[in-house]
Amino acid sequence: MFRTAKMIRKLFCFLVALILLRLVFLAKVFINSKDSFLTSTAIQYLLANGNYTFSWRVKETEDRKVSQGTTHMPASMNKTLGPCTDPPPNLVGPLRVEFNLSLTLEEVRKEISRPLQEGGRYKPPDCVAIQKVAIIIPFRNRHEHLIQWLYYVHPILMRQQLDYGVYVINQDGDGLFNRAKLMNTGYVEALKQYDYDCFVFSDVDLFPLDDRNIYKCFDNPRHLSVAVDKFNFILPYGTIFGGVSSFFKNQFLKTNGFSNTYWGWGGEDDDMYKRTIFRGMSISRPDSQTGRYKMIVHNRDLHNEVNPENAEKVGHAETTMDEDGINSLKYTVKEIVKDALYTFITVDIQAPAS
Ligand code: UDH
Ligand code: MN
Repeated sequence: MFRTAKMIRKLFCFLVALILLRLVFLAKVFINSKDSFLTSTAIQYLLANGNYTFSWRVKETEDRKVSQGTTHMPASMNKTLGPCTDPPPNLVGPLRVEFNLSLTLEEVRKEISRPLQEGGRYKPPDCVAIQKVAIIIPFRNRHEHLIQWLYYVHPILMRQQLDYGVYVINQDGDGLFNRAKLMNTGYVEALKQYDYDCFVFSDVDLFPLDDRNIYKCFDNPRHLSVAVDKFNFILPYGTIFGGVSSFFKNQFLKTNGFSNTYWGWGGEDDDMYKRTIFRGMSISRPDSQTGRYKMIVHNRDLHNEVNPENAEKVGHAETTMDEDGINSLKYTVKEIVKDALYTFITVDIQAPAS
């Protein structure tokens, strides 16, 4: 009798253990099926939203379930940044610029490129920049100047807390050089890359000697290089507009950009001065301390000789500006290379032989 009761108890315990094991198994299956539900909705979300990385998407989907539809960004993008202060807090004022012409591009990349995104793009990490600025450099065969420019000017632009990109517009071939047409081309190409609202046009051989000279746009088109060492730190004439200038997008469109027809050296900046005035704007400038610049000493380049026809053309700026500019610009892009420090765009601008 006793033995039978003991056996029944053992059998009962065995059955209970079996049932418990089964329950544990079922619970696991249930939890796993919930996980795979999350994963499959995450994959659908992934397919519908091509821009995020997979791990972010999975997390976002989970977050959305618990937070009932509020949009959650990944933690790294979630912090809301305040606007950058104006003026920027880390400017140092007057700068010493001593060229080290033995510097290589590789050395500059190593030293400067860490905070940059590919193509020479930068955004301040801890605030929202006041302007999105495309820096446009008209270029041909001045690599040794470009290395210096990247080395000195990138750190200044970073301290100025701009959301910026550097676009080097390289004229293809050895026809007559056309600085203004390259700058128009840079305007159009930079806008294809990012929604810039301000455009700074800079010669490759000009170096600001004061970082309070902010590479941004103002109420009127701005002439930034007002006191260049080559001209004994004074304006050589009152209406000069060459070197470094800046335009908001709408200011640039008001002038129809630059003329495309100034081949060889001279006149294109004076033409732009006239366009600016004819469209009811004036030229803004920094004071002569803030606007100090150093130019690398250089000779006139081949295929960019002074063109005497250019001076005469300036006299017709008012009558030609509506048909000659951004609205008549024709060029073909031969190549776009995104270096760590800049975007290099080689263009055929249909230059006449020199
Ligand atoms: N540029 C090039 N390659 C060229 C020509 C011009 O990259 O072959 C670009 C470059 O950005 C340069 C800018 O166009 O800084 C303006 O050209 P520039 O530097 O020749 O103009 P600048 O006003 O002319 O400096 C001064 C000529 C110096 C001759 C002095 C003779 N006494
Ligand atoms: Mn020069």
